[in-house]
Amino acid sequence: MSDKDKKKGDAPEFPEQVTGMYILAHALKNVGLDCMYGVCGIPVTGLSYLCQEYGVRYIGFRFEQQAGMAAATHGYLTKTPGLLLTVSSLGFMNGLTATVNATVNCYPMIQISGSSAREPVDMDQGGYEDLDQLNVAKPLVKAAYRVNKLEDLPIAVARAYRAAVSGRPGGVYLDVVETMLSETVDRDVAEKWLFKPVDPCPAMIPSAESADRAVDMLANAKRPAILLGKGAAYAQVDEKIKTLIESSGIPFYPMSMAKGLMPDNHPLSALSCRSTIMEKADVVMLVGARLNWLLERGHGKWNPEGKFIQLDIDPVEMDRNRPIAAPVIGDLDSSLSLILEKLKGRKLAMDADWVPGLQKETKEKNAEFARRLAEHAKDRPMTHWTALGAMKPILEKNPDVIIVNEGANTLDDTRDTIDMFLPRHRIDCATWAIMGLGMGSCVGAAIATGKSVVAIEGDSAFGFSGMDFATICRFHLPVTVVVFNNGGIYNGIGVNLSHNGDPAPTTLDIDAHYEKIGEAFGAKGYYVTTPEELSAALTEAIASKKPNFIHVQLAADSGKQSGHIGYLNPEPLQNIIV
Ligand code: ADP
Ligand code: TPW
Ligand code: MG
Repeated sequence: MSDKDKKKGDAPEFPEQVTGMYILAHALKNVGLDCMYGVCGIPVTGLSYLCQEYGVRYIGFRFEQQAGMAAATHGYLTKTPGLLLTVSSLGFMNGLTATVNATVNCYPMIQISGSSAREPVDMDQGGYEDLDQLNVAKPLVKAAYRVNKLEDLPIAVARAYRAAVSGRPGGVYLDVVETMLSETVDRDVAEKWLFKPVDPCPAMIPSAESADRAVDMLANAKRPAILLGKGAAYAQVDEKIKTLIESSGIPFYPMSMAKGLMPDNHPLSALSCRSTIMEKADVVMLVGARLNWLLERGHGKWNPEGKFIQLDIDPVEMDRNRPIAAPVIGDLDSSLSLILEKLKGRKLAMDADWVPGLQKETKEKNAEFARRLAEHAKDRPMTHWTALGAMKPILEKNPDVIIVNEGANTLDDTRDTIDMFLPRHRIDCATWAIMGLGMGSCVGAAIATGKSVVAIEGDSAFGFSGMDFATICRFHLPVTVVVFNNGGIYNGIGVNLSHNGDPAPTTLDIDAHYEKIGEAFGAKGYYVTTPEELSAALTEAIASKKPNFIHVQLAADSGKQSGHIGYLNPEPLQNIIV
């Protein structure tokens, strides 16, 4: 049938003889992996076409790293591995950045990369785009496999799927050798190879003893707190978390991407009392959160007498930085079920004034924050706070909009200003604090959920992924990108120490018009300089359900070095940046 005769909904025709590409496309579809992000070229162009033809949606990007960020976000939001397709050599390497970042963040994804014929690679004979990709990927990702034989393709897909989602989720690399992709076999033979893996993400049941130990500690605590991490958001156990918190009355603190798992303004939210929780809590229950740099060193001044309960799927996570008095190893669904059951009817020893004290502090801190926002409403040119003050009521009126957020001040100030009310609605720089997730995450979030997305991007952060705004437009996604332009990394007033007039290292482009990037690809562009203009633009943009681009002009001196984590900077000999 020619393309012209083909009608929508016609079943694709199956050839008598099929190639490796065909088998791979079918194996993916067969296990329910029906969306792929990537950049095609030799040797995977045919695969991308076959995927489209046989019902695996293909989202073509400008840059593999961004396609990978989309796949990772897709995995995080759906608990199903996102797929990334890359070409050999540099395409593979560009995508690997995202696969490694997904592994660090415990997001499930599978990078499928075409690789060059083995012999010239193994003999170092200078083949086309030759690189020993499997061995490059192996130390950096959760699992890596190379598939060389047609009949192994369905097995390889099943293994990659299992490795990505089971236990602690992560990034998996699947190396598909170019020569195999074009080998052929009878269709009947190939179809018999296809199978569905049984229970690819099995429950991991914690021991009853571990749950008893945790429940005893929690029940006997005077000042307990529950610390929610993005693992808790990922696990999609929203109701159980709500029940645990509300039935026990224990206050909770959400890490950045766990904001919204419980509403930020919930009476038991201790979001504004981070230091008090750290310094005063005697038992902290970590739920899908790691005691890594975000809760340790300068960020963590824990009560020296305090004890930890940790609910996590990965046993190796325990005692990583501090002794864990009550480890509960299991998937959160199983662990929370068991803990809820054992908590029923238990009397808690919590001090009567613990929660009221936190509530009082919350009220005071929030009033102070509101006062500061109101004060900054008058800043001209606008500062981060002026812009966020204008955006806050609009975003909070649209709680089902997913927020993607990166930058330094832009990240920290947005997280502090915008309250979240629904689970898995905040995607940010996460564990590695990386820049360059923006446009990819917008695409992944919009495709995976069908929801509207607003990205709040520092001007530097946006630059890492900006070209893939084109992908947002090509797929007509309901995404609004908001760039906070303060003219640089942290701000636009880095002191110029060069001897030749070169710009300072942190200085970027204060006079740029980023909205024109949006217009170049057909989106509506807005250039705003006042909170009133910003409110009007954002309201219209969200309502349009189309791609939009808002350039927010800030003062060049808005923002400080490294945002809220300036203390991590090695001290230079002189204090260079204001
Ligand atoms: P945050 O940065 O929000 O503190 P982290 O990414 O550091 O969160 O921690 C997430 C943790 O959640 C990881 O240790 C991971 O093993 C764990 N995790 C992920 N999925 C599950 C699950 N289904 N059940 C239990 N633990 C999980
Ligand atoms: C992959 C280092 C941390 S924050 C940042 C950079 C470059 C940009 C901050 O400026 P921005 O926000 O986005 O304009 P604002 O509001 O503070 O002005 N490369 C990578 N990751 C990181 N984290 C960096 C560099 C960095
Ligand atoms: Mg900036």
